[in-house]
Amino acid sequence: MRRPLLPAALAAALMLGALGASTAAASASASATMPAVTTSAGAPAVLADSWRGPLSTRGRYIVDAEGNRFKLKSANWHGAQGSWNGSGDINDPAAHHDGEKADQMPLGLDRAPIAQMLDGFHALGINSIRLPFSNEMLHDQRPVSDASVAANPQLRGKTPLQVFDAVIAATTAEGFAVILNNHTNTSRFCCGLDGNERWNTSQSTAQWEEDWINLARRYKDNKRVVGADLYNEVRRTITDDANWNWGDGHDWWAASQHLGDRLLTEVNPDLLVIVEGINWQGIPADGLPHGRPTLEPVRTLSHTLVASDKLVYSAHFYGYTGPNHTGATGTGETHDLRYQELSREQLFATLQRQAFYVAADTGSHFTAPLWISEFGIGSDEGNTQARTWFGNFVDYLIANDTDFAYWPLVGWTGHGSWSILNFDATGRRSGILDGGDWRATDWNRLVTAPQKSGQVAASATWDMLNLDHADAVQSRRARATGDWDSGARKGACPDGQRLVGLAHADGRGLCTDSGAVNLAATGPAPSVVKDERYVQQGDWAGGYTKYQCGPNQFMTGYSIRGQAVSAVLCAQAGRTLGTNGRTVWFDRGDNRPASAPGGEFASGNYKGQCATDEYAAGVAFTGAWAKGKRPDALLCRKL
Ligand SMILES: *[C@@H]1O[C@H](CO)[C@@H](O)[C@H](O)[C@H]1NC(C)=O
Ligand SMILES: *[C@@H]1O[C@H](CO)[C@@H](O)[C@H](O)[C@H]1NC(C)=O
Ligand SMILES: *[C@@H]1O[C@H](CO)[C@@H](O)[C@H](O)[C@H]1NC(C)=O
Ligand SMILES: *[C@@H]1O[C@H](CO)[C@@H](O)[C@H](O)[C@H]1NC(C)=O
Ligand SMILES: *[C@@H]1O[C@H](CO)[C@@H](O)[C@H](O)[C@H]1NC(C)=O
Ligand SMILES: CC(=O)N[C@H]1CO[C@H](CO)[C@@H](O)[C@@H]1O
Repeated sequence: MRRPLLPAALAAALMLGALGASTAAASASASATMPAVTTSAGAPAVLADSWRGPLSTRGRYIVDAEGNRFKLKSANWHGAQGSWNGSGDINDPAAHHDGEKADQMPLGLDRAPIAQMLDGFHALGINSIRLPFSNEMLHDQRPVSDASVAANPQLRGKTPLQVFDAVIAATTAEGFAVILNNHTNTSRFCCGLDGNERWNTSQSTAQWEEDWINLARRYKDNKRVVGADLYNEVRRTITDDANWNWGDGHDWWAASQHLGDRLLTEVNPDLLVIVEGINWQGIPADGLPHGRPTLEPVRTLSHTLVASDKLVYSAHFYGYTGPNHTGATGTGETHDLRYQELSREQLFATLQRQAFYVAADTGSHFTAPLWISEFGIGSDEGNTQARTWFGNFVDYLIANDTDFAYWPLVGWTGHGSWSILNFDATGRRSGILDGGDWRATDWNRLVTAPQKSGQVAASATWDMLNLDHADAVQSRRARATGDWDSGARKGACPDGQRLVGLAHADGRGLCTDSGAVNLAATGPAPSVVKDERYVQQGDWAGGYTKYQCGPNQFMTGYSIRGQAVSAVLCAQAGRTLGTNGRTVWFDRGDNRPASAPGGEFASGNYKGQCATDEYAAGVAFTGAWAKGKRPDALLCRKL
């Protein structure tokens, strides 16, 4: 989605009562039509033989089926999400973004055979494609016009979705990984107040979920369709912000968490679930709060999917936007800095704070791979600050060995100047590597940069449980037992992890496999304990009620009613567990290991946490006056 951004249009709408589009900066670049791309930017000889799907995650890295690093070096092949600008004649290329009419298909099929385009992708050195689509495209039953697939006659008579199928089949057969991205509902070029601001802007959340379920099912057997990028640039509508955990219908944290779990449990356990932060909140006017939360909220509330090794976070960065700047020029512009106006040091600090920290810290609940799934700049960019920004941004991607996806991959020669591979009307290819493009040096540096490769060692996983507004039963095995404490709010760690931390109020929890992977890989379903029957080896919290797991069992979950402890969920370990324990009180303050491994999981509440070589065997509470049966202490025992 680059240009025009929603907030620009929003500002215009709010302040001028019109949907003023922040028109794209000059876009008519005559990128030199050079001979076909010849440079090979380090692509493996045969990409298809170099990796096997599905993909999953280990700490901050994405790995393939063999556990080898698979860095997403991607670009966005746009078009299927729609290119029409929303007014004017839809059949007139001039009414399409950058004058490039895509006919709801990945751009360029009218100009070059798919195979030739894939050759170009190889030459660029990428290994994966982000493939935006619109909901409208999925449902459009009209065959595409012959002219729109002129260079690919095998696609004649197909619907846009059938073309999408064919493109995915060809692209993955060639070895590229494909990530599906729900970009828009209507087939209109994003963004702005285009009816596509939020996942349920004019359709129900249930419909959004159903469409994803169907799409994920459609490509289920193709293990190179590796990920579902759930929604593009969640942003404000005229009247409402999306939020992170308010528990309402605009709660992006909850919606993405819910759909991610459904995709993994109901359709395809192999998919990576890709979640972008919130792209814009607030009214862009000086004096009113507004900004780009990006992934900042993840620091205190991350996602915990039923499979911890499937979550990837993503964020978008463009130089002309800013942490509090919409990207607009003129109408709707505020006096905030753009990314390209920050010094190199300020830029790096901002990037770290807004997104990159998730992949920098390996011992936190928020630790996940980060995929910068959009960034880009024009070959005709004349602004020195903007060019400097691009070089700095590429430096940062390289320094952090970050997964990326350039926007956009394909263009028409002589139209949009941002694309890196262009085709003219006769199918002649030209691109960033063909000489005369100032971006080539940075691009080459990026795709050939030294990177971690080969086997990625498994690292400890940390996950948090959030019971603020709903259950968080993230264990498949616990889910299979049905409603194990009817009427209570329930939390359970993903299978393979154990509970190690609990908040004094509001029910947040912390899970890990640190020090003991797959402690309960096999064995009976977890059991529910709601009494003191297993408190047999000493009174570890005199005067308090103690719910404790049985011998060689560990806490994997809990339930609460209001703030009161209701039950503990206990899993049978696959081995003998230690019985030496200590009582960790947290009724009057935090009580955690010094380095607080796992990160902040219950901001604003007291927390108790066992050490990384311990497990929680029980929880103590009291109904005494003003204590309200809240969790007050954990029994932590050596593993
Ligand atoms: C869309 O393109 C048409 C034709 O070039 C133009 O008249 C119209 O102003 C454009 N609309 C927007 C919103 O950019
Ligand atoms: C989303 O698309 C459907 C049909 O594909 C349409 O009925 C609905 O109005 C669209 N929503 C918006 C916001 O345009
Ligand atoms: C994509 O998002 C739109 C909301 O704009 C939603 O209506 C549609 O159902 C989604 N499609 C899929 C496949 O998720
Ligand atoms: C999206 O969610 C909000 C908040 O619950 C709700 O008001 C709105 O009606 C929903 N949109 C649709 C189309 O259902
Ligand atoms: C800038 O945006 C950030 C992130 O959304 C926000 O926390 C901060 O308050 C904003 N600053 C201003 C001045 O609005
Ligand atoms: C995690 C990580 O490697 N972070 C680095 C990202 O790049 C900046 C700039 O070089 C470094 O300062 C960070 O340490």
